[in-house]
Amino acid sequence: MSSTRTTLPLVHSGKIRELYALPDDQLLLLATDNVSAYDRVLPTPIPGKGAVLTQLTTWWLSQLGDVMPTHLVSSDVPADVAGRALVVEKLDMIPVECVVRGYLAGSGWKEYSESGTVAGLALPEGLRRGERLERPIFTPAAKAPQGSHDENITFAQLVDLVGEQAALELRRASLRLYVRAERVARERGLVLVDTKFEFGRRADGTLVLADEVLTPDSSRYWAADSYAPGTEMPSLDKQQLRDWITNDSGWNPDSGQPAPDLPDEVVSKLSQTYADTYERLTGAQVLPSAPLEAPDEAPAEELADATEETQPDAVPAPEDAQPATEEPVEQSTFIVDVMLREDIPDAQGAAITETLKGLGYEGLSVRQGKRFEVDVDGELTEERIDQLRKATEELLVNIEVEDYEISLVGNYDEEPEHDHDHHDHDHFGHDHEQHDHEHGDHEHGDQESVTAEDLPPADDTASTGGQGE
Ligand code: Q0Z
Repeated sequence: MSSTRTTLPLVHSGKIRELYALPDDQLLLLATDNVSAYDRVLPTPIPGKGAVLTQLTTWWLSQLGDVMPTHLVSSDVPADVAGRALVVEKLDMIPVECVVRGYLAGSGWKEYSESGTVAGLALPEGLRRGERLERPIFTPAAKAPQGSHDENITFAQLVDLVGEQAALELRRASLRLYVRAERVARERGLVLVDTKFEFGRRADGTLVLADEVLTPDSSRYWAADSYAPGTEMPSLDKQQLRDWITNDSGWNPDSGQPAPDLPDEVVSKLSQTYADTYERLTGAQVLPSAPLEAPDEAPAEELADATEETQPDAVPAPEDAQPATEEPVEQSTFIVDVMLREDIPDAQGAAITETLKGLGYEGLSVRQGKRFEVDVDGELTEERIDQLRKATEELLVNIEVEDYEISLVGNYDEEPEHDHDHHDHDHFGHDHEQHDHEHGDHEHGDQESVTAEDLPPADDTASTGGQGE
């Protein structure tokens, strides 16, 4: 076990993490190398795990800092915890797990296969295990006392717990963060299946993203290249562990017997999997960390002059920001289609349908939509395209447009080898499934389709979205 620093006051000790008090309303958030499986901590630590998870949190926070404020203050920590701890703002935590699921896995799949719902939300019929959901869903859970499982709660129960304004704020923040992170992960060959966010507030009320973020302990990741809906896909990190426990260990987790020591090869495979996940996402190597069983004579003052060799705040992403075109163009025009969602009544489209019928055109049904042409100034770099994608994500989470589907369809200036003759077939020939699941050429950012969140119709948000006016 890892009882660690004795020099700072311990505020919280979780199964595999520790939280220490620092001066000035700050906290030290530390990740041990311990791993849990079947709801218990295994006796064998995984070298490097705490460092990987800490540095992954830092990296994700750097990716998400433009979505909302985060609690990260610095990675400049005492030498004895270097690489495996973060200095964070002390917040007033909201005692709710904000779970977002983009794919049907784990308990979500189990419930769906039994009842067609996930956390009580009805989903379309016929989805397979592991399938990507058309839109991610927010399935909050109430924190249970240590040892017991968190319990899913409905949105209405969340409202009862935190109030309606806060509940809406939490859902919106969680979905925005997930949409961004899922795309980033997918571009780097990982599927972000689901994740759990935690939030807190500053004294002034600002909502802040807190705790560990998008680590394998708080999220389920699959390797995109072995993504196979319809089959059982254990999360990247837990796969080997579970395989060994069920096939080779001779240990029955239900037996009441203590978990056995892990063999060296399982330990080193796991270490490697954590490091691989980090390198895949960030394109960088994990920085070395201080070993856990450290001397206990470290003075508290060390924090003031912590070493320079700690984690930089942001790790450069791999080969980003390279120009997408050989011949830079000064301005490009992108086409963004906004269509009413299929489940939203479309009075104007229906009226046109009727009119056409009256004119003798049978078998045509019209739905209204709008096309935007977005001029992107300057050279068409990956960064610019990324900005456009983020802008469409903004539209996606803008409550004003949540009844609509937004598709980044194409670019008038695209190179000839991109075969979509952008203007027509995508708009008038598309069916929804294709639009939502077939993400086209990401390198050029076209043909990207993002959709608004799955909101229950009763909402405070006065959706302007053409509810049949
Ligand atoms: C996080 C946890 C544990 C590690 C409280 N920024 C913050 N402000 C206030 N509180 C927290 C945070 Cl992150 C906070 N936790 C979870 C428990 C070890 C983290 F035992 N609890």
